[in-house]
Amino acid sequence: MLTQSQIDSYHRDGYLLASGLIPDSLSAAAETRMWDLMEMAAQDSATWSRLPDGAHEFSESRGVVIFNALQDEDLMACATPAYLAAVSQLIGESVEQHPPQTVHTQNLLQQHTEPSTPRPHIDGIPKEHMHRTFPGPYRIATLVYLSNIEPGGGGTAVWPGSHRKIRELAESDPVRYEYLFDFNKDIPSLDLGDPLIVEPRRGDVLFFQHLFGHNGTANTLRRPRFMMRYFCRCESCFTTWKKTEEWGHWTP
Ligand SMILES: O=C(O)CCC(=O)C(=O)O
Ligand SMILES: [Fe+2]
Repeated sequence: MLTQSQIDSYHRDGYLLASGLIPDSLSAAAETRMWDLMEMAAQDSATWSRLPDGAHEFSESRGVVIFNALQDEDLMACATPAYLAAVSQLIGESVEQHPPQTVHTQNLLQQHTEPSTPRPHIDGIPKEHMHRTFPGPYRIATLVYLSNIEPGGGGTAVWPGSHRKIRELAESDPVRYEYLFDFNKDIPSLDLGDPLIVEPRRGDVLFFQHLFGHNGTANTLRRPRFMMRYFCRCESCFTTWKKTEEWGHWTP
């Protein structure tokens, strides 16, 4: 599904933004479903700033609307055979027998903030999890976008090659950096170079590795940004990165 040069760039840069794994008809249907869940009308911008009653969580500081464990067919259909094949190629192990089971959203509402320089984080921060830096909470993370993202509309900041420098720092002091919670505090002090802000199209997928520096950016536009990650509740995923009472991140 992916070319050798895409696979090589994932290993070299720590991330890969891929198009074409989710056919347009499927991502369009998923976007439509997301508008419904958000209790918004795509054609009526007056509905776009309201926090949906059905949202499971809302983070005011990031403007992020979270739904957990959605099982809607139109959303799950985005975990296509091509998507699963791509994940398998990137981790070098078949995941077809272990597909994701539900969806977790990170939809961004408009924020009235001044543009600011993004700062990198690595995943696995929340203190309650106390994730160990090694092996970490996952091998690969995938973000599936259901919006066409314009500049200023909540693209994702990525630091190409950051996984190597971050790993070097972690390995330089395994005791001090045993836990991601402590380690994350020192990440911004590293010189990781300038970030790229990726502005995916609907149906694009961003893959990145454990210890890859990235972050969300504020959505300063009216149109909400839709993005989802996957959940699973098998024994292995649930113990690797528990997110709710019943669900963990899909961590193939
Ligand atoms: O919202 C984004 O663009 C990135 C969110 C993020 O950091 C994550 O899902 O790990
Ligand atoms: Fe993250």
